[in-house]
Amino acid sequence: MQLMKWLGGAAVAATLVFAGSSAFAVTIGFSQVGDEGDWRPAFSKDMQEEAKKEGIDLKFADAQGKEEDQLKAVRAFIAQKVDAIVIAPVVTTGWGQVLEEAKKAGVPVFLADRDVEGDKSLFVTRISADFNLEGKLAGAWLAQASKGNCQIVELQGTVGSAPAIERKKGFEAIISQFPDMKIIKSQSGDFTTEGGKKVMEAFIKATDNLKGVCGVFAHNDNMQLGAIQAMKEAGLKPGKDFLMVSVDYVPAMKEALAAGDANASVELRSAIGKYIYPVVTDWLKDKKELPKWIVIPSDLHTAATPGN
Ligand code: GYE
Repeated sequence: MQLMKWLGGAAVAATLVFAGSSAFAVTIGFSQVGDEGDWRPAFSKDMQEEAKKEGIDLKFADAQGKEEDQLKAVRAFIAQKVDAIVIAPVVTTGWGQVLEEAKKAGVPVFLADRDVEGDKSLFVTRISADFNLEGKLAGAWLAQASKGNCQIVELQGTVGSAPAIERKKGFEAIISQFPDMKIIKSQSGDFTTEGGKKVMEAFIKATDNLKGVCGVFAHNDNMQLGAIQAMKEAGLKPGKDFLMVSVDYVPAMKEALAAGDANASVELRSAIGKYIYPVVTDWLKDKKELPKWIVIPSDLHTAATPGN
């Protein structure tokens, strides 16, 4: 418990207090990843609704999981001379050139949710949760629930995406401190329910019905929900005979927790337009330098601690 409290405290301490109003006429281009799970469409919907509320003219581009489409969308936003561009980048690499183009054209770029690699002077700031901390919270919960003794199978998110990279790193940072905790299988399910189901089916085959496995860590809830289906179809009892921990805390996962099919999920807030837009519009007004990362807090829920 102590460790979880400490980690939760760290998240709260790193959180910025958001103030200011975004009520002035701006056009923002938003390049979104796609709609791979339940969290992403909730985030898109929130960005659209919040823009309406704030009188922001939002140009929304869905990249359907393809970086090429994002690059095209960003170039189109530059050509349209929008006031600012918000990008939720599919993967961390491949952004240097287009960000240079935006800079040259004088169009400021803000990152939302996922991160990019490279020169941080090419964007104003990034507004997102701390994916590494999410991995740590999941690892700490599993360490506690298994008393530090657990063979784990891991369902990774999209290869090369910031949340897949950082959730894995954070999770491993914690479990590496417990000699009897080990990841024995790890594969990407691309953040989708179908992907999670397929990967779990393969794990079940490869390990003689998850023999010796004690826990499943999925980088998001949708993959975990797919894994739960696969386990049930194989006659296994997720949530009872296997400790199930994931990230996002989407409504379907809340139901799975209540039903006892899953055990814990780290909440990733999807209603984050109210954090993102004021940062963008305030910066457009005063151009004051911002920290390169504005952190949105994360916390872990179980059936016993559903929160609000
Ligand atoms: O956890 C997952 C999604 O980028 C942090 O992307 C986000 C992740 C989220 O589709 O469900």
